[in-house]
Amino acid sequence: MARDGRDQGVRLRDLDGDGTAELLVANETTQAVWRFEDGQWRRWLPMPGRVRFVDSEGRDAGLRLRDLDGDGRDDLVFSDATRFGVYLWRDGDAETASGWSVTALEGERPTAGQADVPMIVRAGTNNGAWFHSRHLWIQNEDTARLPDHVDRRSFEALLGKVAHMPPPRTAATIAARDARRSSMPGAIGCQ
Ligand SMILES: [Ca+2]
Ligand SMILES: [Ca+2]
Repeated sequence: MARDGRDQGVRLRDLDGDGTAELLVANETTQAVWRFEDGQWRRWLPMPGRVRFVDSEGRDAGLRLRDLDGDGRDDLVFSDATRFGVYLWRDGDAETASGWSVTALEGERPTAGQADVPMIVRAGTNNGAWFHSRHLWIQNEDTARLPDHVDRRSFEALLGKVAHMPPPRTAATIAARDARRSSMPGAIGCQ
């Protein structure tokens, strides 16, 4: 995951909810997902939009994994000083997985007032970005003049043209939804 103390842009995450983590690599040279099958790692999916966890120096490049549309699967939010993209996961099985096949928002700066994703990183460091209450929040010296001194985008805004399209319901997404409900405090069967 790190070499000589430098982050290589490798992450482990269970993307399809089968209980086994996949291996995500997103750096200057490689953007892809590997899946552990039959005792070995096999290349499974590409990652869209030239997204990166780290830049060539191993610094934060502005990629975040968040479930924006509530289907229980992590979507990609990427944003740096020059470009941005929001890509939604769509389920499948090991053979037909489509990965982050839906582009909700994508562009380059300047955006001339069009929908964008605020800069998550600037020059390799976090630009004061965090997620909370279904919003992306940005707070730094540039946002001091804004109301409440923060910039923000709702998940609906980040979902762009697909904001009002519910994700397709598959057996996997229904199971994920039921699992989320049963783990919520106060759910039936929970103490
Ligand atoms: Ca998995
Ligand atoms: Ca999702």
